[in-house]
Amino acid sequence: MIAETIATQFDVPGRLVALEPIGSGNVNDTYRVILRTTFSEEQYILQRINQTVFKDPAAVMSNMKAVTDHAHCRIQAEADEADRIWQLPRVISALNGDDFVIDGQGEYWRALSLIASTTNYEKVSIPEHAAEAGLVLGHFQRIISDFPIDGLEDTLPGFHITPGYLRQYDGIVDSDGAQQRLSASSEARRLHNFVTERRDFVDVLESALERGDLQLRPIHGDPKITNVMIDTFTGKGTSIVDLDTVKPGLIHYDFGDAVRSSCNPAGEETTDLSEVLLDLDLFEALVRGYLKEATGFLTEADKTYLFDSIRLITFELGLRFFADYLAGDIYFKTSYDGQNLNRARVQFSLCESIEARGNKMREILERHC
Ligand code: GN1
Ligand code: MG
Repeated sequence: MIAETIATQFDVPGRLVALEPIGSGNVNDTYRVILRTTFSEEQYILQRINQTVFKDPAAVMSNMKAVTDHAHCRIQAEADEADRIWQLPRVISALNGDDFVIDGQGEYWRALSLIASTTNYEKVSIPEHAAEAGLVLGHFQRIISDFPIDGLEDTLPGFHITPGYLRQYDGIVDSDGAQQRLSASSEARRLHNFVTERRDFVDVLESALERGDLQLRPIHGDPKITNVMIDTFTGKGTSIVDLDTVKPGLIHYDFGDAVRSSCNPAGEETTDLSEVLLDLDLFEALVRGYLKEATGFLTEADKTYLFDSIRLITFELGLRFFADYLAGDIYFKTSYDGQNLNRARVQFSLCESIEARGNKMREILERHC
């Protein structure tokens, strides 16, 4: 297996004893690698970067290196005052000194330090967990908030620009494959109508950016709950992982993404839509956790768009899943037919729940902001 020959090409001592696929990422392939020496065991994370998604893996790695170096310095500087040990993965060099290894097929592989003795979850059921998810995101955004965005490359052009996803969707819908899928499924036609009814809303954040109400800042890009590592012993959040999408963006994309993934107790993959909802207790806990870290860098204008960001990013992810279903599953990995359609149904149901609970969510935001 190719991963095994790659696994020994990084600067980690020991002989390879195990390599196992881990995680549930929709894009990259991830493995845990275990090596042993006479007196120690070393573990690290090995990943193959998906080049269908990330066209310039070297740029992904240089962003990751720059941002983690910056964040590690901040974590160290604040360590004495912190209520916990904060962690963030470190890029492990290849034996030749590069930040990645390229295999014979041109695939890019990277090694990252493992955040040990932590657990990550597919969904949230208790407010304490949602609060930690909010806090971990706020902490990460805060410690990178002074990193200059000019030093970051755009590793995924168009990422989280909802009007752009809608334009792509319109192009896909006209294709023969999409027309066949739409005529074969009344559920797909229902989702198409769902999109049509919300077209006017898709530029809410981008127009605020154009008007100058909001500014670009360094963001995580993918703070979904599976990327939040919880200390197995203390129950506290200790790290955010999956730093591929760190790039200039709106912090609202992150906030919206954290809420949509942490406040729906059914998770992203449920097939029972009746379980999907925006849980207000989880939401309030997440907001409180987030604001503990974020209050210092949020402007009044930032606060105005927090609710819209939740509705928008939930809608956007549903649109991305649905477009991928109609395009024949070319972006998100699937393990069964129709999985991307189902994922879209879940996000659109969640979007409806957010719309129905909008007043209560706004009240919660106003009470805490
Ligand atoms: C993808 O691969 P993963 O699971 O980290 C996607 C995110 C989505 C997420 C939904 C680069 O992330 O934007 O929110 O799936 N990442 C990319 O589960 O498109
Ligand atoms: Mg990701």
